[in-house]
Amino acid sequence: MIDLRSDTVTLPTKEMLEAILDAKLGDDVSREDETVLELEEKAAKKMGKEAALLVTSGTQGNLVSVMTHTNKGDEVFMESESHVYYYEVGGMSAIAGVIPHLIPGNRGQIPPEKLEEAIRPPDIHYPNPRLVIIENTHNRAGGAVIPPENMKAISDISHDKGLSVHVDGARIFNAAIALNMDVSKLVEPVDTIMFCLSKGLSAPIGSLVVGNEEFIEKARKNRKMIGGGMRQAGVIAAPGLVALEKMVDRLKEDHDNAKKLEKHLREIPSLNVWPVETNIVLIDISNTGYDSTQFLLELEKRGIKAVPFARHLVRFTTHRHITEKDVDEAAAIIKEFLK
Ligand code: TLP
Repeated sequence: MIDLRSDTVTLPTKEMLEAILDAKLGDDVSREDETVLELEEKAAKKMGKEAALLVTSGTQGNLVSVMTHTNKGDEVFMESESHVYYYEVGGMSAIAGVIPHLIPGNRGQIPPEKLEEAIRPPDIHYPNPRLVIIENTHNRAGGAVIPPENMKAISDISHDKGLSVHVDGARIFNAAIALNMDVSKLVEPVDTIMFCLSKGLSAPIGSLVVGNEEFIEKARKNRKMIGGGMRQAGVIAAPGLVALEKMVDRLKEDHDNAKKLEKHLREIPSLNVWPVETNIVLIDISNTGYDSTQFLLELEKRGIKAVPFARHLVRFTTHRHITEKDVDEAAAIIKEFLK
């Protein structure tokens, strides 16, 4: 099987598993797990912020961040197809009690003038506007990179109006690599970031929330409230440290393979291939006569796994277990199937 469903399928490396055996452990709820403390410190430093908090998943990291930035009934702005709205089980409303305000974007970018328009002046009738969420890279926009200019413009407007800015940076390192830019520079204008260790970086579990000391202290309590206080969490942090130190630079290979897949698929006339910027390739299959479910069933019969993104939209994601040869082979199979 050529498994192009997600970079979440990546397995831990041998070095990560070995790191677990040697990790210094303790009770992290009491801040006694040295490995967790080390990971949190390194994560904060890497992002150029004061502090960090290890959480179980990207979904938990975004939820804890929203809970920490907001009060119940607050209004939170985000791009219409953002993961936090689309795929996080409505947690921000069900648990944090906020109301999402969706702004249609251009390849995942919130147009600054649209945000300016959307944030209304105080009025007895309106919810309190409190937070803006940027997603970088933007998953449903096809792994699109949100450039530093947009991050800055959105942050400036938000801060001017008294709102905070959170980045769903599940794949922030993919963005930094694609931009050939230091990640701390990219996130400089924003207040908080969630990033994942368990996607392209190949760690088995874990994400981090990064921000200033005061925010992280409050977030730690919110994480506890939703059951995310962990004990010997060094078993998660140890492979996480390897992910952070050793797995970032290799993301470029995933991007190169995705670009190669894009090039091959563009040769198939019935496919409409979205521009590829990182490790995600979206194809519009409207002209093939199949819908995504049928198309993916046919692909699976032929040894390829991918995921549906809409009725006629399919996503392929490259990652550490996908080689250049796999990409050539997958494209040849799809070409043959659609002939
Ligand atoms: N995304 C997963 C699925 O949920 C769709 C994937 O395969 O891409 N933010 C972004 C931008 C994400 O893409 C994801 C995961 C998350 C947050 C949530 O992370 P987890 O899965 O760790 O809760």
